[in-house]
Amino acid sequence: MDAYDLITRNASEVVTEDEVRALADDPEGKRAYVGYEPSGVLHIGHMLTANKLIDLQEAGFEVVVLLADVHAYLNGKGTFEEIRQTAERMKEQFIAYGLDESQTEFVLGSEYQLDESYILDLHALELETTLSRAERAMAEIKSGDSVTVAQAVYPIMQALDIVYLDVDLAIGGMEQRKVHMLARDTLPSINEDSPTCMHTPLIADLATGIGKMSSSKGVTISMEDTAEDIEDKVNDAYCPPTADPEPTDDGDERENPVLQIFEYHVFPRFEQVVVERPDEYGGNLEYDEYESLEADLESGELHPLDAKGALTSYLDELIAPGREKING
Ligand code: IYR
Repeated sequence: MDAYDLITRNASEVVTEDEVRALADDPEGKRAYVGYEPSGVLHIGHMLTANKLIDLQEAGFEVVVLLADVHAYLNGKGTFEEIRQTAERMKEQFIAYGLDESQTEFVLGSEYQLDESYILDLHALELETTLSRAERAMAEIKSGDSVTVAQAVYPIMQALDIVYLDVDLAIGGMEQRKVHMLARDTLPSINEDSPTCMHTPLIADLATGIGKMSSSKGVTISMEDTAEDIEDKVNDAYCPPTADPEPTDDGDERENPVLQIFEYHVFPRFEQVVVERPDEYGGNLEYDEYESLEADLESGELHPLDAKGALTSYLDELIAPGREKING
């Protein structure tokens, strides 16, 4: 796989392709980052951007993980003390999951976001940003129903992080895209270039296939799940025999989360996927690429229950090393 393909595999959006091609042509010394609000435990929604960081490390990028403690505070995720403790645990979980500690720079937002120069640059960007634009940028990030003043400052700070962390590429889930578009539009007002961005897909809620997987509601697979937890959750997962399920009666879009996890988590980390089946049911199935597994589920060759059985063991293989490190 060439560098561009590795860097962009499984991305939902690349802004812009030409800019990423230029980075891929000369990755030496280039820096990419993802920011995370420390809250809850690390789950496979977070690990999608973490997988992308692992791809970028492989392509020769320097990788920065921002533990966005001030952002979590502004978004109402707890007291500063609680958030700090969660940040420490989150860092350990990322390392346990496979981010190479010697190649990854972990930064706490509060290390630089309270500096005078940052605050003055923040105010300069606030002058350039309307309240309605900040509110739109937060639509898929904010906690709570209305947008507080703190949450309106949040996306402007996220834009400024790109400058202060001196990164060439900002990574985030698709829910971050409006913040990154705000950054592309406003950073030139403080004499900075528009940043290059890349967005990873969102995995749907495991039980329903609706909306975005999140630890605050619904069902997710976390770094702290036991093998039995994983088995129970995957067995109960929504998995119709299609990659493109019908919307619900209420008009909510649905995805097939079992297929999404195969596509975005399992195939990028394993050369071949084997679905074990007794001989009387046709014997084992072997897949070298996600598309053939999807086709077999759609045609009925692969039964959802067999797909779930295989997903359970691959997910456990991905999560077990981290779980063991954390539990000692
Ligand atoms: N908005 C992110 C957290 C975050 C991301 C980046 I990239 C930052 O520079 C700051 C915060 C979230 O929703 O978790």
